[in-house]
Amino acid sequence: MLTTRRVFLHHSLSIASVVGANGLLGSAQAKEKAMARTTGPVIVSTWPFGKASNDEALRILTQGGSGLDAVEKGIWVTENDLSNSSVGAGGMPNAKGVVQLDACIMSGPGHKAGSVAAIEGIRHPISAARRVMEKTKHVMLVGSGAREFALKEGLETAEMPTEARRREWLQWKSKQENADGKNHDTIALILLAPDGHFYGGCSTSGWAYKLSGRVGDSPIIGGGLYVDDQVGAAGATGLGENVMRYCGSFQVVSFMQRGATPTEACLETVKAIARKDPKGSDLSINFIAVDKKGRYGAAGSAQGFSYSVTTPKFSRVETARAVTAKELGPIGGNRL
Ligand code: SD4
Repeated sequence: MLTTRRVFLHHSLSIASVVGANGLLGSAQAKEKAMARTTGPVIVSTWPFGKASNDEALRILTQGGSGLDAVEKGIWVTENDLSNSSVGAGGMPNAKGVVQLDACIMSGPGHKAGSVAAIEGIRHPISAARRVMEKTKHVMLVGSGAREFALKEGLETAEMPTEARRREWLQWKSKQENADGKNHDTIALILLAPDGHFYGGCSTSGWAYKLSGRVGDSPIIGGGLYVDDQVGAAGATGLGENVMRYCGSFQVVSFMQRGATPTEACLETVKAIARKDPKGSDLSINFIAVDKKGRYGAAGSAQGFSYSVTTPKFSRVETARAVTAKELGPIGGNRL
């Protein structure tokens, strides 16, 4: 566990080494970059279902594909899985019975980003996000504008909700239930490519039976995803309202920049949020991270978060660390 003091000390140290690297210690910086180059690829994604996406991403990288292709086509695997009720066309609809999808993508080189929110009827929102990044001057398109753009780009449409989801929604509606935040299982996929660069993407149908037009953290740069090519990448899953108010993924990368390992950075971010939020530790938030040394990690606000990690040597699901009450200390500092 990294204490605040240690984070601070690491921060000072990393500032010192950056200053050095830009000046006398240029070769040290080059050595670290070379190390990253030989460590990759490392692919990390949220939840056990992310493993199939990771495997596809690794396949693409192994065949010499780009980091962005690996992210996009990797996420396609999950978006194509109609049994997945929280991503893509199989996702759960909003309160009006309409599936509105959120996605974003980031490229470390050039610090580029693209995003779509509340997009309807497009099979691969991650591809729409990539097109926004590559074909427009903008970062984010929403709603009908995002759909029009995707259609103009020739992206595939899909019928949604599926029949099964429509039946569930009708049942939910007849019971006048509340949208209580269940079903939040986004895919966030981040990777360190063999060339030492970072890429990431995120795709979700969001909070089941949410209000029409609700957008979560997943398409928000710095919320559900953040990539800094000098430092690493992070992604989030869980209750977006509790991530986006705190720039969660940005915080994770920021902790890594100050010297924390990926696991420490995820833990520190959950702790920082819980200490401030009126909800205390009852947040339903989880983070994954990878750094330039190829180290990876994850943490959640409660037990039960697992994530997928894939390298050329292995592909497996790991259990994330949950922040303990003891580690948290005083929580909910921003009570009303
Ligand atoms: C959202 N964060 O829309 C997304 C949902 C999610 O794991 O992550 N699910 O709030």
